[in-house]
Amino acid sequence: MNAAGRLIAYGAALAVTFGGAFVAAGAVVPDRVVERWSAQAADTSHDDPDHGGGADAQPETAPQKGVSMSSQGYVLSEVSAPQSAAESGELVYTITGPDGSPLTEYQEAHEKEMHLIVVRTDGTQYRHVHPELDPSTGSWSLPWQWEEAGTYKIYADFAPTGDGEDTLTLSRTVDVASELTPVTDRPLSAKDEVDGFEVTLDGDLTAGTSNDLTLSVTQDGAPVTTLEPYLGAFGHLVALREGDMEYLHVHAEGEDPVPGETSGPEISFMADAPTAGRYYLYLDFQIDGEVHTAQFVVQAEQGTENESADAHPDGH
Ligand SMILES: [Cu+2]
Repeated sequence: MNAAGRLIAYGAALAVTFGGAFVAAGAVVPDRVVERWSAQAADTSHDDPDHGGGADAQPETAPQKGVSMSSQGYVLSEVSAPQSAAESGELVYTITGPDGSPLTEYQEAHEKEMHLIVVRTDGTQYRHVHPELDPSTGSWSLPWQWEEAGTYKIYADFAPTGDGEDTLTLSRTVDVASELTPVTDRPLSAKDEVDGFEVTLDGDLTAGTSNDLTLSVTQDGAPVTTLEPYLGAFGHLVALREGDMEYLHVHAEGEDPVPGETSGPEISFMADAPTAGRYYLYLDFQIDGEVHTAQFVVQAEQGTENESADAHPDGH
């Protein structure tokens, strides 16, 4: 079962399971892979490691998201992008299918065939964008410019056609040259101010249990009740676990909002954090036709009981 199977619908609200897929996959992710991601997050001047040939590499059965460039025979190509900050150009990549040829047909999910998340490995510089497909070559592209140097994770979130409703999230890292100012020890933050809106996150995270979390949007202290549907939901949440940047992109469950419908100021969701530790959260929401992204840093605390989540990854 993947993370989607664990989601709890909350009316028109958001549901999220932090890293649920990672729990299921934890047993088969080689430690050295996790170490490599951790090392990259800590040291952006790493040398590109070998591509991991050998019998012990690439456990293809793992359903984890965002820690591998391949899954179920689908491979994210090398990502071509400007090599230094402030240089403008294009970001280009291809997905190849199990037969090795470029994938040119996709299922639409949340109004797009491809959701691309780009974030620096310290959790900053987050972007959620939708590139264009050239159906004749399978090449995805969009105009691109990096604002800052660093090591970035690129997550391609898509569903091939005729492959059930499996959404895949493949990832790669890209190094961007220029003067680097890494952000370390980001403080915990349950409040963000973005484009004149204040967004507050209420609720605590305890590892191994389901947690109620509520996001509230206000402007000048007044509740905002004009949240608009964006890509088929009132909010979209991405959660990344600090340390391995395990990825989860979650859209609203339950009834899809109809055009013209509005909501707010609260968005509630359920969150399962598989381990104690820090999680980066990014909430996309739309007001007056503009999309805003609020960012949070949340600490999941160790539960008081003996954790059983790792022993029973799917929670049955
Ligand atoms: Cu998207």
